[in-house]
Amino acid sequence: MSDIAHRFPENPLLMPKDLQPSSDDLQIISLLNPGVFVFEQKTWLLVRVAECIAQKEGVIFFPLINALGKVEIIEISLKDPDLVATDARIVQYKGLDYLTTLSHLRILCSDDGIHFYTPEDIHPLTGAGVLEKFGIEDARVSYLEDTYYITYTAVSANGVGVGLRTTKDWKNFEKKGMIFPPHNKDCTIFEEKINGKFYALHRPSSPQIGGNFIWLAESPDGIHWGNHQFLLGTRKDLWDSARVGAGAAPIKTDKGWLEIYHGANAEQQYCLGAFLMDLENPSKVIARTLEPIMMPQENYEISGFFGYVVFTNGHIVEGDKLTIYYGAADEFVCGAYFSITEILSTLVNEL
Ligand code: MAN
Repeated sequence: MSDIAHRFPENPLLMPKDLQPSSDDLQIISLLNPGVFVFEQKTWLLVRVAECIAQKEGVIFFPLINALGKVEIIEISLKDPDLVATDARIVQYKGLDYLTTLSHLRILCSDDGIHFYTPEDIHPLTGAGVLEKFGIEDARVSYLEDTYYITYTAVSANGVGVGLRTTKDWKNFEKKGMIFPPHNKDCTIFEEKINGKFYALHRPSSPQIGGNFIWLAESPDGIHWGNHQFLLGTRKDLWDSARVGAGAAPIKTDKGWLEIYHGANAEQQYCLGAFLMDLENPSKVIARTLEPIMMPQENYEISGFFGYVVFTNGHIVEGDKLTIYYGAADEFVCGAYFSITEILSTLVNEL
């Protein structure tokens, strides 16, 4: 049994009914994949809230943000021959892709890391502009030199890329635009410069030649990225055979930069693993886990909006204790502890 996660007994910590939809006509379909940060001695989550309007028999609705910045609902008959609806998350209509839900990021806060509430003077982050018309998702928060860097998935009919916003106080945000163009997601910025440069992990997709692999990039300012290098690929016949993507910011340890990542197989079952990068030269991967360190096993991980998924993009490090917050079955927000020493002990040199 390779699952070494200690799940919170309080799981799920958050489910769709726990939050208010962003308007009366919308309903929350799922809460998932939170970015995590510490601010004013509290634990905060940047939760992805996926919404749609109540579904009616015989039709499918999909929401998007229109040119006026307002949520607009498209309605298509299920009998329409131009509709392909086989995945709970995406539909195709007249050859174009749409998401079945529209996501924004809700900022929640907690004193104990278990019970979360919405502070009064803090507002959600929503998609803005043509490149975020289908919403924003799966934020990673990195804290570097007094600034929080929020990297997130920006979705529109033009593709799926990585957006960046920065803040110092969670009230005023600077939009830095798209830092990695489509198709790219799962981007996290290292929380320390290395040899004077910013570093980030990101996940471009090259389906015909290559695959869904983790890459490394560097930057003089955290906004303009270059010197892209391939870092970590998928592994045939293993749990991470179809896609891999970085979780939250790499954790600095004596042995190297430790990264928790997600991997999925051809059946779209998502598990977590880890790999280690050289401290001075993160383009060198030193070791990797062979088996997952966490795999879906609880009911709330196996059945939900999209079952058999554990997916993390946010954590807190306190000495040896790593608390991850994760999306379960693409519907619930959960928590689990790991020992960093124990994760390191499961790494092997075979990549
Ligand atoms: C995948 C899933 C969805 C997500 C889209 C766009 O299909 O991760 O949940 O909405 O990509 O990022």
